[in-house]
Amino acid sequence: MAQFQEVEKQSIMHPKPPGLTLHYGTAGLRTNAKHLDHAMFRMGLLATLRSKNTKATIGVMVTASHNPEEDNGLKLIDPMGEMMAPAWEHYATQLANADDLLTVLKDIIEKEAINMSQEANVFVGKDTRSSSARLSQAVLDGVSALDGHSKDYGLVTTPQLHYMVRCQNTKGKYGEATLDGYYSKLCQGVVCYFYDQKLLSVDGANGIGALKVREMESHLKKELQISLFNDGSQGKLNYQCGADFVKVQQKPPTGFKMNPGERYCSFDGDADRIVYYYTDSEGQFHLLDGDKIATLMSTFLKELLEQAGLNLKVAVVQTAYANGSSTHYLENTMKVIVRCAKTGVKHLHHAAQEFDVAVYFESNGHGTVLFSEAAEEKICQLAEDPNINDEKKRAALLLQNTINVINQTVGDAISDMLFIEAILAIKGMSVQQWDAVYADLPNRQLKVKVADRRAIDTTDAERRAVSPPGMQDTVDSLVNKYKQARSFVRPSGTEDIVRVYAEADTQESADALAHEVSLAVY
Ligand code: NG1
Ligand code: ZN
Repeated sequence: MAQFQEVEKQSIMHPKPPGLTLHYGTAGLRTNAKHLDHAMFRMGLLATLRSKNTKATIGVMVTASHNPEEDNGLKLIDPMGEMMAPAWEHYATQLANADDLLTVLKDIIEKEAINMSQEANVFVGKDTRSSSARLSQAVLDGVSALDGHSKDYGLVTTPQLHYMVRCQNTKGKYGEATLDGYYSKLCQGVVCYFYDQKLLSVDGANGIGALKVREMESHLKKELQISLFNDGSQGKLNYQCGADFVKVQQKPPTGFKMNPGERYCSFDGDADRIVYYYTDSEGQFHLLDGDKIATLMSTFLKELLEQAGLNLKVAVVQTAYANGSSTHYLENTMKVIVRCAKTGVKHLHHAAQEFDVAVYFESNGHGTVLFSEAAEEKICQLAEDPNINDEKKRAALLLQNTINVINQTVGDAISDMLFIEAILAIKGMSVQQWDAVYADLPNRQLKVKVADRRAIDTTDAERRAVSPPGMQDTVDSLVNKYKQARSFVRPSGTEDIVRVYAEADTQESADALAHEVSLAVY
């Protein structure tokens, strides 16, 4: 077939380096940018096949998120704007590593019974890395080699590309598949609440998020004052700044002076994560991570649903890394349903789809809110009902605005930031009051290098180890020595290490428990 000849011809320009093995995992493909050209071309081919297979537009985002500037990577986006289906992740790995490209390609076509005369459409976006332009061109080459149509969105955040894909496949029902459409949808719902909002400082991680916040400012009509730092004009992407740095180091971006009491937030390198923070009058640093964000959002939504008299259940989906205090507060004080999912956003997203309204967040600040179709319908119907009282009307309209500001496809730093700012404005709440809702349990995370991390197998959303034999018993007996303690061990999906998590009533206990557990990992 002429298509395969074209693939063969083009693939010579995108040769696979010998001996390199890549893995399409929780974070898509990710490694040093030098080694990725062939993989990008091949993922262009795969996206085209996926588009033919689903008869819908597929997205390809070129980014390595919070990794250093030298790295790059890619994530594929399925028709509703969600991460690519797990069955296809396996194809992605196979294709990226194939020595005989055509055989693997034909194998996928046969297994999935793909009609090669079906039209294909692929949306492509990229972050601000210096390698992103050339790598996204390789993706575009892959799409055209299989006769697919592509649209290059150029520089966009990861969640913006997810949004575009969903808009395109729902024929405008979700919004308009343009950047203007994105900003209008997000801002229209919340801008009216920002009348007395104090300055918010945003750390753009020297990445794409900074560019896009700037682009959005005209839509905010000066109602929300944003001071942008680490905007890419001087510093290096993700270097000593950004959401991952702030969360892991538990301190502000290096070289940045904070004013006590003011509120700050940090994006990661592709703007799908956000964390908030402030310092108190004693100069003590306070982090408001994904758990605090999920608590703020779910509390707000639950209160509104009650005021609106809507019988819709609110759930929060967390991972094992969620601070025990947040889980306790949500279950016992807020009385919302709490679920624990495996690490990795796709698992949280999937678990969240089972509820009317579900807030999902990883502690590191990646998360969003999902509304079921039925829930959206009920909310919209109520908002338009002329026979309801003012309190119900207000609640229904606020819920409707929330649906607009939320990017339901994936965690989105810009959308989350606007929603958080709206909640704080509507409730007249300061960042300190938000922080005081519950106190985090002291905790510690450690990385342990082992011979074979896959020897550790877990169950119960990664909270218990089933192998190697005896390890969980040891962890249990160590946990029993401390008060309010919890600990678990799991192999990382993104690094060649085992992660140990421990929390307890004091920092000393949490540190000691994490240390003891790490010694028990073998
Ligand atoms: P691993 O390496 O599997 O722990 C890390 C993060 C996840 C998620 C993925 C993808 C922690 C403890 N783990 O996964 O939350 O963000 O990377 O980037 O933060
Ligand atoms: Zn990211």
